[in-house]
Amino acid sequence: MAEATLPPGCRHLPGFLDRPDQEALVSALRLAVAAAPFFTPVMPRTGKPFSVQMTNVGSLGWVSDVSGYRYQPSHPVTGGPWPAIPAELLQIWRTCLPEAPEPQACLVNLYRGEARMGLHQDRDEQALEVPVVSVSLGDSAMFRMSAAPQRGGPTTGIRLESGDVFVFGGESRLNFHGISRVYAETSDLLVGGGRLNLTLRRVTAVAGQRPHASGSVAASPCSSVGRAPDF
Ligand code: MD3
Ligand code: FE
Repeated sequence: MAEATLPPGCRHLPGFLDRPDQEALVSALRLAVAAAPFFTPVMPRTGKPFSVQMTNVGSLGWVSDVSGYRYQPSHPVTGGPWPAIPAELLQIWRTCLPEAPEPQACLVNLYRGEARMGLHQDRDEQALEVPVVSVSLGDSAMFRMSAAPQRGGPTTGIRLESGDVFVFGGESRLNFHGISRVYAETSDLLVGGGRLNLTLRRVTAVAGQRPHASGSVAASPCSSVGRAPDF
């Protein structure tokens, strides 16, 4: 598993956050999750549950239920608004992308036990010209990404560790990617172990940019809120 060349448009910033920065971010996220608890999304059509638990911060949040994937302004179970993006997270976005418009959504993924995420594309955003910024906290994970926006091609594996930041833009923005495994007990950052991944996104079209084709929008009730997991 050579630390091969990353696809163009990717930047891996290992150790971007030091331990105190990581702890401050986790504290801010605990407050957010108290207001917007993790829920278990289900796959469109089949209703198969994800192994990852999710919540969001920001004016919009990404959800998945039997009717499809979409961004929406409210929590699918509580119906309340998503909490604001914590200042510590906004700061990371601004440092990485000083020219970009503000992020509107931050999807928070919690990996516990055998949770993983299959290869997929992120294309529910209209602003595909704006990169996605990912922050890893807690246990290390194997991240896999295709070299091109097609399924089935070769993938590169990159181990992501607590405090790493990854920026996905340009030609890699539509590449297939996923988390093939999480290495249990490789970090003591989170109470109860596991891994948190935060992905900051611009969702709606940016003035002056040509819009990209967007996915469908639908409304329907969603999955359940699990017992609030402490982290
Ligand atoms: C490449 N999350 O939330 S972060 C996701 O670690 C997601 O939880 C994984 O894939 C995780 O959608 C991987 C890395 C990532 C995030 C968004 C991307 C890579 C990306 C968007 C486009 C290309
Ligand atoms: Fe993704």
